[in-house]
Amino acid sequence: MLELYAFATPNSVKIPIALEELGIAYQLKPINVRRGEQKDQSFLTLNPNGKVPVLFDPDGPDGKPLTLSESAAILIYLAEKTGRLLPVTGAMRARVFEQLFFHASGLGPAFGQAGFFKRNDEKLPLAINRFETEARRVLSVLDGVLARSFYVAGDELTIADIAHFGWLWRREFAGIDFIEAPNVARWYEAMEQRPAVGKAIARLNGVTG
Ligand SMILES: N[C@@H](CCC(=O)N[C@@H](CS)C(=O)NCC(=O)O)C(=O)O
Repeated sequence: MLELYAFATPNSVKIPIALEELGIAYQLKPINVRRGEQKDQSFLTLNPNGKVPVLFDPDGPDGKPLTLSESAAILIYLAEKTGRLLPVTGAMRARVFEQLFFHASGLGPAFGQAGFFKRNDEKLPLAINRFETEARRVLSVLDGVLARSFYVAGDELTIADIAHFGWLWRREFAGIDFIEAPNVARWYEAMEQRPAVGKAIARLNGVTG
């Protein structure tokens, strides 16, 4: 069975959502990032970068075990393993990668830094303003994307929606709301109502909350 090392965090939640959507059985292995378990030597052998999530597939490519970090890479791996949630060719596949990279290099880091500087004991106005402005800006970019299509890469759910859901689920950490992003709000509600999303969040909160 697949093993998922995770905590109730924005990047972790993407993977149980994908696994539930794909109907793949998995065992959750909680890594408590509040206690710093992601920096334990035993975990660093799985991911030298010391961050969750990490997926272990005992039956990986060529029948060999595979340990994989980076949530976007794990999402692509699962989509390619099952042939679902990622079109094999065409413009929509290109859009999925566009959104995955936009999430990993744009929205995710902006939300993460906005939350970090907002909550830091030392208040640095320049940093707080810089990252909150950037988080709101990328959210408005996503809102424009969702004004044109129901899901972020087109008319169907893909791994790009699951990627974006992670940080939008934890938007309060970044001090962000959907008041000026009505299309994101509509999409988020639709995502939240998917049985797989509810099940994944409940499972993750159940072991790590
Ligand atoms: N680019 C990585 C980021 C992973 C990441 O930042 N994970 C956070 C939780 S959401 C973490 O483990 N933080 C603890 C730390 O950085 O020490 C991914 O997408 O998987």
